[in-house]
Amino acid sequence: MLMQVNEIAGKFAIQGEIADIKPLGEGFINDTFLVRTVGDTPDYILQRKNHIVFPNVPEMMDNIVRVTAHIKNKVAQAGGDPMRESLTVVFTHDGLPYYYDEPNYWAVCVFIAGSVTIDNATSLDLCYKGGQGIGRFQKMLADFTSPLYETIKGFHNIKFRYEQWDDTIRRDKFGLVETVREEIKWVEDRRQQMLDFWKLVENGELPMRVTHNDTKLSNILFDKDGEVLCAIDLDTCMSSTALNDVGDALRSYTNTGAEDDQDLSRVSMDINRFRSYVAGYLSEMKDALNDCEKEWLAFSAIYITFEQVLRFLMDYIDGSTYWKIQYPTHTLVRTQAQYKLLQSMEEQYPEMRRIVKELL
Ligand code: GN1
Ligand code: MG
Repeated sequence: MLMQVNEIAGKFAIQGEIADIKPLGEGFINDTFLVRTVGDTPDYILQRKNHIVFPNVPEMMDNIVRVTAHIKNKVAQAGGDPMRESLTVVFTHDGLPYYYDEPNYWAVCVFIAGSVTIDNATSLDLCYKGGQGIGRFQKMLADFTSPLYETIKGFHNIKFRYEQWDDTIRRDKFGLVETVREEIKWVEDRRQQMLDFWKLVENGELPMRVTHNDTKLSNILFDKDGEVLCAIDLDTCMSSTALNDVGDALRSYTNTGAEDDQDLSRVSMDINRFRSYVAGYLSEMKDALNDCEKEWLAFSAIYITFEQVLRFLMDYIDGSTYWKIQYPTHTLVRTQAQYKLLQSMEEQYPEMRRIVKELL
């Protein structure tokens, strides 16, 4: 593998001489490597993009190039450092933002020196800063008007997800439906509620904006002092509602357990983290949101956590091909842990609404 990744990295216009290449993090979808160079030249992130999840990597990379160029301009205008407060895509020697080595697509970006990612929210301050980070991200993209490709069809569209869901249940490829009757009921019980909410998107009351769509904590880059540098993993950056970013972040920041916790007693929503995240987000976005967005802000956490329950369970029934697994029932465990979190949010929903009102 090392020979191979070395060769691939060499296709990109990176500065300096490669010292070593090592796998980085535990991405569930792409494979990520840190490419270290000798001496003072930057280090790089090399990724093998999952072309099953992302059917059109060239389009996805085109989105990322355009979005990061826009963000860099904004950062520069505000007197910031575009090399630290934005991802920087590195092109190949042929001038493309990806390298195609059949059947894989590879992409490279600059590793921001001294940056760290965090898997679990360890403080309320971190939640606040994470919220501010995504608020700023959305704000910088508010005037990005050229259309972006839809990199994953119907990504946060629950109506589309229910269509996929119905196909999965009908197909029952591996005969697993019978074994997860209780879990299936969780998804069925909420069908009407979720589809009713989706009508607000269909009729335009909840506007489309350019959003990140994968805002879990580990997709925000912090510096050593805990300050937000930028949002990373821009693979799903496209047109969506502002609420999807908030909901997905709350799903991850507020969870007192792990996304795949086998001990459900550890999983719940921490209301203080909820408050801090929302406060950070609203410190940037309060004036930009319309009344409908404000009204449904608290619900966004329930919406995306529910969607994640559906997506995990659907993948489990389909044979666990989407998220990497460490053991056969891993994605079922993920489903159950997300459901526990969802229940905790549903119980605390009145309080979540109260807090949002208070912060607005
Ligand atoms: C995936 O790419 P990554 O690991 O940040 C997924 C998200 C899920 C998340 C659950 C493109 O995120 O939607 O919420 O796993 N990304 C894609 O951990 O499907
Ligand atoms: Mg991703």
